[in-house]
Amino acid sequence: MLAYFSFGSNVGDRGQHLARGVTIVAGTDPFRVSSVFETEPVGGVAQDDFWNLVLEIDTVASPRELLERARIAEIARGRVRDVHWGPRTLDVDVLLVGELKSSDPAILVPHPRLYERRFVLAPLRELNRLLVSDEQLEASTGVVRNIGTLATLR
Ligand code: PH2
Ligand code: MG
Ligand code: MG
Repeated sequence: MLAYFSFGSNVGDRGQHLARGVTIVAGTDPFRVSSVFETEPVGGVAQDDFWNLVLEIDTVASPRELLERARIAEIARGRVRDVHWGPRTLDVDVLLVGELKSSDPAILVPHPRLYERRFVLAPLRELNRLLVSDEQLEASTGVVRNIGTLATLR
């Protein structure tokens, strides 16, 4: 099953947080990673620009197991939860787990705000055109700019 995660960072060494986080979440599963997008903050408080990317893994893990990996990666990168939607070293959100629809309040998939956010849709579409239509990308909000790959940015 293909599962997709959104990664975001806007504190400290953004490339390092993203790269290390990807390694932790993918574990031993085969994976592909999108380009890195520099993105203006959406919602929340005034804060620095984010670097965002999307990770695809080929996995048999459950949504709850994937959420746990995301939390482990955030903690490993020193995430402190203070301001809601505020600055963070690393945020990892589960977007999609195959075709699964989960109404588990701990882990909703598809992610409820998936189609609102260009910082999610632009990298997701780069990995899989079938998941994001032109119209969906157009209708989403936020300024995003492809700045290269994790390998070239480090
Ligand atoms: N994450 C948020 C809120 N706003 N804006 C951008 N550009 N990138 C993010 O990852 C992001 C955000 C909540 O998790
Ligand atoms: Mg988030
Ligand atoms: Mg989150």
